[in-house]
Amino acid sequence: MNKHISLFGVLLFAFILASCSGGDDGKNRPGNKAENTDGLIVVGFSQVGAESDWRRANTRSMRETFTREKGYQLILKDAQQKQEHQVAAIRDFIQKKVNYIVLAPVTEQGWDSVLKEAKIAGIPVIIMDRMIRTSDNTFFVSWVGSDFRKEGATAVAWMEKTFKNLNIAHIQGNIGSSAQIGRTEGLREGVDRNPGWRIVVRDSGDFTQVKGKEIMERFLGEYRDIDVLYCENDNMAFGAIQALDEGRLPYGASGGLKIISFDATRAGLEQTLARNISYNVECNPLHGPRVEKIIQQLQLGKTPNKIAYVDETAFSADTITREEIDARAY
Ligand code: GZL
Repeated sequence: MNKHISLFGVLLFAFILASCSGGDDGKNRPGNKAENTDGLIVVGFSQVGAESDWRRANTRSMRETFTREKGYQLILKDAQQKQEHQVAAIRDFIQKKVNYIVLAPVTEQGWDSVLKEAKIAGIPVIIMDRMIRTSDNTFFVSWVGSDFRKEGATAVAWMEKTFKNLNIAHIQGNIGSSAQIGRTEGLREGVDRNPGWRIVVRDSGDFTQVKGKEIMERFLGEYRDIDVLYCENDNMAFGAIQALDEGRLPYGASGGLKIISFDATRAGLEQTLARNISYNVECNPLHGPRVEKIIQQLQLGKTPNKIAYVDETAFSADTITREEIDARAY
């Protein structure tokens, strides 16, 4: 009898020990479902693409944050600005049983079915940068990004201080993206408020420099009496500047067509310091640390804020300084 009790006691003790281990080395973190990851937190990141300086700074921020040294495995997939590539990436992350999915959505619509699959798989989804419209907001745990309508309103407030009557050329970003929707909304509110303002030409440059140049060349062929170019990101503004240079047309804060841009990337601020861009509204891309904070909260079983806007500013050609540019992180 004693022999059986002692063997049972040993087995019971071993079972209790094993069930209490809980990964005291942090290796077996809660919810770590991914396989062959050496105990790392696996983050699947579906990125829009590499279309702009802003986007590249955003990707850099994620890569610099989610390093192996800090206990992460980052799986980054570039969608080349195609939603179907992002949907496929999310499905791949689900197959891989990643711990978290981070989505920088190219457009607002069309995410319900794939995010429902992620929810069924029990994988938390964090939305970064642009927003999504969904029938069920439990499909994502948290969103961090910019208030794009406010960015547009900031640009319009500067325009209202500077101009009474205006012919405006408008180069939009990806149609259907929050950045385009919000910045366009900000301009529309300004036009509604100012009877002397007219949008004389408008088209989308997809946030790229090449397309921005093409659009501006077409605008200049159609309409020469443009006072302001309202350009929804720096890279399209760079393309527009190329078209103006080739057309030998005057532009800049000191005379000629005024250019208003968004992102305030380093290259965009250099153009603002050079007075080629008159006003540049910041759109902060450094979301890596913000997304990490959300994941750390989830790891601890805490509930992050559902919506988190980042603080942003703007720069005028008349006041920007070299020191300001040199002090910036991107
Ligand atoms: C804004 C971001 C936009 C940038 C563009 O948060 O989504 O996409 O303004 C980028 O430069 O392509």
